[in-house]
Amino acid sequence: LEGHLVRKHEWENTTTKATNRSWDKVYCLVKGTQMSFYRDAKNAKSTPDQRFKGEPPLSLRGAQASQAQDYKKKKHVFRLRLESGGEFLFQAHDDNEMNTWISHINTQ
Ligand code: I3P
Repeated sequence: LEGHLVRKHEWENTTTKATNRSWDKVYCLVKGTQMSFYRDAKNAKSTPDQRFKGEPPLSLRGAQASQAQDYKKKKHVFRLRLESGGEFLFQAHDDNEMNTWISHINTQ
């Protein structure tokens, strides 16, 4: 699964808040148990090793995605909890797209 999402890094791990908590528009690509981020679709296709801000891919092993019911500032937002304790918020275009991401991530 791949597509544009707007991302906010909330937690580095269970105890440390992310230093950069601003929202970034990213192109997301889930391949197997890895989730990678790119500037755009073209980038993801042509240079898959050159990720957004040089970030390594996230491992979706033991990760869980669910709608961020407690986050009221934006709509269609889901939360990704990593096994490491890291947490991200992602805003999709609509609820349908959000649910597609949630179920896809949760079945990896
Ligand atoms: C962050 C930015 C985010 C905001 C976050 C700020 O500042 O305004 O939009 O999250 O709030 O730290 P900056 O762009 O200067 O990094 P929300 O949109 O969720 O409010 P936070 O520190 O409460 O996470």
